[in-house]
Amino acid sequence: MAYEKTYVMLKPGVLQRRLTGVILQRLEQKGLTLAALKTMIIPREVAEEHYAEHSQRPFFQDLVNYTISGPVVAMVVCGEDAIARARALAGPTRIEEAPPGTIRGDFAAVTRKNVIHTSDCPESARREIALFFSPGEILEYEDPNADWIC
Ligand code: FUP
Repeated sequence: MAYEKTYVMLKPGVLQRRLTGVILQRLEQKGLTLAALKTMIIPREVAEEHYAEHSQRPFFQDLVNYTISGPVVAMVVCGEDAIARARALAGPTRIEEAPPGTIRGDFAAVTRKNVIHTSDCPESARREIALFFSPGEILEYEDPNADWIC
């Protein structure tokens, strides 16, 4: 296992549906730690950069329009295997494959609005964290309860 930081984003609609708390609770209950958290409305050019790998896909403009359509909850989450753990909690990208018990399986009805983003590898995590947070916004602290989790 490796100690990792990952970028997690609750997409537009989550705040409005009052789902922020229950989704954060799932991340915390699995032992992940919040190192940074903020609400923001993402500028179009930042959303385009975030999803640049999809720029040639037919759904790109719809994806960007959805991403900037309302406030998101952006966060840096850390812990042992944080990248894989956060993705397991989120569930598969395609909503028809997302089983109940995953965040997407429980709270999303269509792939385009699949409620949560989590980085897919260490390189993406570094890139995405740097895109949304300055180093001074990311807290490093000792967790005296860590032995109860890891
Ligand atoms: P993920 O890493 O699970 O967020 O998935 P991707 O990076 O492959 O996709 C990013 C976003 O593009 C998804 F969250 C939803 C959107 N998408 C579609 O709208 N249609 C698709 O066929 C695939 C992805």
